[in-house]
Amino acid sequence: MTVSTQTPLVRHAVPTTPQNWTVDAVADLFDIPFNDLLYRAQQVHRANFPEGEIELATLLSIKTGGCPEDCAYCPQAARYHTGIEAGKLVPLAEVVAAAQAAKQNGATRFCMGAAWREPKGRDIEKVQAMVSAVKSLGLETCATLGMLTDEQAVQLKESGLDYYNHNLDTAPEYYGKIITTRVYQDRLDTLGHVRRAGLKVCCGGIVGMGESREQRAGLIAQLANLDPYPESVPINHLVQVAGTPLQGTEPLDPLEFVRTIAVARITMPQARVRLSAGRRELGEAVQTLCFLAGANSIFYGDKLLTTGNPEAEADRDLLAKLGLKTIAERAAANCMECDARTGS
Ligand code: SAM
Ligand code: DTB
Ligand code: SF4
Repeated sequence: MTVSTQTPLVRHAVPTTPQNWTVDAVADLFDIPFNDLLYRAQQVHRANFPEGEIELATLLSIKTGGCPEDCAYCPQAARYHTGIEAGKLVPLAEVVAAAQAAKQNGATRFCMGAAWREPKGRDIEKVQAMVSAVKSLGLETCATLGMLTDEQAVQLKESGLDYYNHNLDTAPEYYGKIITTRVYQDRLDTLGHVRRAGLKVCCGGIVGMGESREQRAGLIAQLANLDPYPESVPINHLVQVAGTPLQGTEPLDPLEFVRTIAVARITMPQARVRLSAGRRELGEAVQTLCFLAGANSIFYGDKLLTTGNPEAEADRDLLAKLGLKTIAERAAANCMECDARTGS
């Protein structure tokens, strides 16, 4: 089979020139009339992703619950009574089986998440084995394990890790309202270690935590001004979980979530903007607006880490209804076109 020489479908390069978005400039984008904002976001999206393919990333919780941190949104924090039992690191064979199933179902990226503040040395060795095994299946690998040292980031890179997910979660000035067991600079430090190790960065946040529009703009400005900005930007809609301090927060207007996606697309034109947690609650119509606003990645599979996600079949139906192709489908179609051209 001849390999397609067309533009690569899985984009990795983001511009190396630092951006300098002020919070005011980002807030001005949020203020644009809705249709104009979506039009502008769609123009940026088409210019950067002409094939419009959607990435399917499957999540697996490799170590659930019992986390010592106090993130007010998180069902896995040991101190909140959310009914999540603390588990052990899952065996390698289980991770491999889940990754195989994800690939079979059409995912191209596999993300392993652990409810740790930071991994210990022996944890890293076990995760390295998982990363190598998942990578050898031909999947892109991602892990989210909490804070990393420089050395741990290098170890993960050496085992075949492609992306490290570490979210800034909210604006610097709102962070202390959500988490007190670490500071914003801790997050930025880990992101620096991840970059220096040559890993690609997956970094985003959560909206709907009671923050103001200006604070949403503040989060996006922080992300867009990372040098370079992240290759992947997960935008999570808060999943309110009983027992967490954020349960009962005034729900965000769904159109404000769509605006956040549009602003992320405009400020980080070449990033994969992932429509992340909270899709079940958003429903098909709002998700469709998010795709129009430039989202081009979803978490795919019936479960996120501990909470629900739309059924994989429902997602396939929605994408088919919208005529949106996944990365795997696009790659297969391009291969066939290429074969037809070369007669192989
Ligand atoms: N412990 C590691 C950390 O905090 O970086 C990795 C796992 S943690 C669960 C990964 C991310 O999940 C968080 O940064 C947050 O953005 C997201 N998350 C957790 N609970 C959520 C919720 N209830 N709703 C939306 N996103 C959530
Ligand atoms: C991200 O930004 N969102 C994912 C992933 N990175 C690890 C996690 C969402 C978790 C939602 C709550 C749960 O299922 O526990
Ligand atoms: Fe722990 Fe991560 Fe949950 Fe915070 S978000 S409580 S660090 S698992």
